[in-house]
Amino acid sequence: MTDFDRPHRRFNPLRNEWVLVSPHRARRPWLGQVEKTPALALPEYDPECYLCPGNQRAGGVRNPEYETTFVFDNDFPALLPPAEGQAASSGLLTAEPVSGISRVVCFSPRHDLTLPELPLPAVETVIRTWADQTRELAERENIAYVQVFENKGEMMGCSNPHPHSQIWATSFVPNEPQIEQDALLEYHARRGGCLLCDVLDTEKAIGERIVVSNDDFTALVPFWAVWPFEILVISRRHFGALTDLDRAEISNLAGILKQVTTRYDNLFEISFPYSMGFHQAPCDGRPHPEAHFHLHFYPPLLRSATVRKFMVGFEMLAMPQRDLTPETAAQRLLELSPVHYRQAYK
Ligand code: H2U
Ligand code: ZN
Repeated sequence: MTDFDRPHRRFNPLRNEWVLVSPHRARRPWLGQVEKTPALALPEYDPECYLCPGNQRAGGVRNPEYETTFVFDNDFPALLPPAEGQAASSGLLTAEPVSGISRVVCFSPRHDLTLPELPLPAVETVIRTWADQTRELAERENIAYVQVFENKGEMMGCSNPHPHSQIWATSFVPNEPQIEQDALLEYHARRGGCLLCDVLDTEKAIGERIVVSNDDFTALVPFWAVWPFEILVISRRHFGALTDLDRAEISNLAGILKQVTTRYDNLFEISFPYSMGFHQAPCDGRPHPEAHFHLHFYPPLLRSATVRKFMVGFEMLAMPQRDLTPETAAQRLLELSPVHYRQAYK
């Protein structure tokens, strides 16, 4: 038996890689960088915000007076529509042309309401918007993958506090979803069945890493988590994409999103920074029965609103490492109030 109080490594079957766990180090003193505590209250409307209704964006276009979600083509897109031409590749130095489309999805007209603070029906609308966008973009001939993600907080490089997410649809399957697709395919070929269905069954039987759960989704700190309070949300039903969600699943996914982000905010009583995103089936024209819809939350904070985890040194050069065990992280998130701290103070 592995002694989880001593250094050990854990295997991540979704990436086919290991993570080093050093539980005894969680008690070491911290004399490094201290992050600024982000400002607390935001206005409902900010005349300087390029995402608020009626305001002008950096590119010069004016936003409509939108009332629910608002989607627009990114004014500074990382990807461009397909063009003629070939990339210069020779020998070891390989390049190939890519194309795609980048969009921004504002969650609501409110500058101050993040996912945990939006009413449930508004979160459901956000999910429907992501699904509609996935449907529309996946139908395009040059699109092989639709990545929906949210960068939240200055710490994650998010440029604007107005709650929003991004969608990058690409002519190729990007590295992260490709790594997971390969692992799902390999698992299916070797053992039969679905890796994520089996992970969910295993975690439900053990229970100690589960943070919140409802009829359709389970949020847990994976056994192999790298980020201190990383969360993986797995759907109970085996399906591939946002476009496959039925009405009850949309509602239950909204509930899980609100619960996870509420607990995150409650952890240090701040608006908790993270990058999150859905992994769904590629839309490359081939069937993907192996794909299992899920969602990753990768938050950088470690011990307080001001102490973050850095992926440097051994992690950059060798492998990911964590001090706090996933079980302790799950326990801490589980023990928090399901009511958002700002609501609780009202
Ligand atoms: P972040 O959430 O990661 O900061 O991204 C916001 C996106 O919004 C970013 O990709 C785009 C940026 O290019 N943007 C516009 O499309 N129009 C603007 O007026 C400013 C920012
Ligand atoms: Zn705004």
